[in-house]
Amino acid sequence: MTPSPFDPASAPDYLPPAQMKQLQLDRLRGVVQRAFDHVDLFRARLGERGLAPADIRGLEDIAKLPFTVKTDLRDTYPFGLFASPMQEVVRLHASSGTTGKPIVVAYTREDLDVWTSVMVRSLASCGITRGDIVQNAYGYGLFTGGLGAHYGAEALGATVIPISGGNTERQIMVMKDFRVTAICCTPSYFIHLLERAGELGVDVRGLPLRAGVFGAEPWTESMRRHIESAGGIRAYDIYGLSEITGPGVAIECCAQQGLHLFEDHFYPEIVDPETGEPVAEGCEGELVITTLSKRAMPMIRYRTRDITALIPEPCPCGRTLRRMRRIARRSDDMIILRGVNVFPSQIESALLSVEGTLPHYQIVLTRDKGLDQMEVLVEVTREVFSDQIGALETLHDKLIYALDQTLGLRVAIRLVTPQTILRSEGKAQRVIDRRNPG
Ligand code: DLL
Repeated sequence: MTPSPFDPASAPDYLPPAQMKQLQLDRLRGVVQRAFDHVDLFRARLGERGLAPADIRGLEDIAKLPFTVKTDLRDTYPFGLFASPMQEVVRLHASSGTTGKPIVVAYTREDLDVWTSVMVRSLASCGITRGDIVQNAYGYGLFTGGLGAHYGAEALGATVIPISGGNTERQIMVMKDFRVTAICCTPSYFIHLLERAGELGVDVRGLPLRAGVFGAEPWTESMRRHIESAGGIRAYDIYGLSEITGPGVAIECCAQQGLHLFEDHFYPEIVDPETGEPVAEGCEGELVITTLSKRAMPMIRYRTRDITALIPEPCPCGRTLRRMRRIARRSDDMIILRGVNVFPSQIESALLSVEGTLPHYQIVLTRDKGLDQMEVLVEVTREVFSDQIGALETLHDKLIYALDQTLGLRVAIRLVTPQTILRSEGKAQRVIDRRNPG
């Protein structure tokens, strides 16, 4: 058999840190030069600072470089940040945002190979091998989840089922009949799948499924515990974003203690989201990523808005790649309610700590006489609903108490029957904002 160029064992996951730093510096110099030569916006910004690519002499010099932000992609829509001519661009993806136009990202053949290689390393890191049958239920299309996981799993040598998102009953049939051992999808969609399977009389715990590669949206440790026990699987957190490449920027290993960043391709920094200044080692802040090998669309110091911290300690798995804590929130998903900062992830943890609730919830924001109001809709099990009214009231009080303990705030709760909250095939919509901006 010819050796695969994507052999997971050949990956520099175990490089001594000094060698990794040298590799990063060499690549950083290359990517800065490339962006300077081909991207007008970057060249102009370096010029404003009186900088030239030759000023990058050490890795610490990265802090001199200007940030790139999401609006830069919008302002240069669609192709303004491309560093390769269209003849060399072999794929485009796009990510829709809350405002009108999507952002567009580009890949050369080499970029796709790097993406595939980090996805191979990702899947290998959570114990998936060529012996696995992988149901890929991330959406195929402009979203990077589907094709990213697809090519990674295929290059690893696993058997890929490119089922894409949706059609839940067919997903369950395939999972059972094709003896699927690993699934890739958003954590919220997997919970929906588990639930539907239960309704159809299929106990997923009795199937060969043993691993899930879940990402594209924030989820909590409580959610992981729920998924692992209800599904009888190990649930791994995978992180990525279109601007950087797609899934495969970071992933957990079997130790499940933080996500290893593929830092030979994606250089991480953590900065204070307000000031942009680096935080002290191990402290929480906004993740900033520089793509070290991207050709079609290099991203220099991209502000992800995702909040995390780097974990300085070595990982028990032996990989030397640095780890980051799971991304529980974004710097822009904070809700300020009566002066208190509230994050959806805090609400999720509090809700899941109370027995009788289902992991389906939605936060509805409204504005009444100038004051922001929040109501949390929580689905509760049929048993609780069919019980006497007393059970509902007790649960309601327990939830109010749990949220009060977590947030330091009394929040309105509405208990709803199963299936009331709309399910998503992809990213769940946790917050419905009905506040009138005017
Ligand atoms: O969601 C890429 C992806 C696909 C990642 C499949 C993992 C699995 P975008 O649509 O551009 O790309 O959205 C990127 O989603 O900035 C985070 O805010 C969020 N996100 C992605 N993965 C995680 C995760 C894909 N594991 C945005 N935990 C990112 C928390 C995540 N948030």
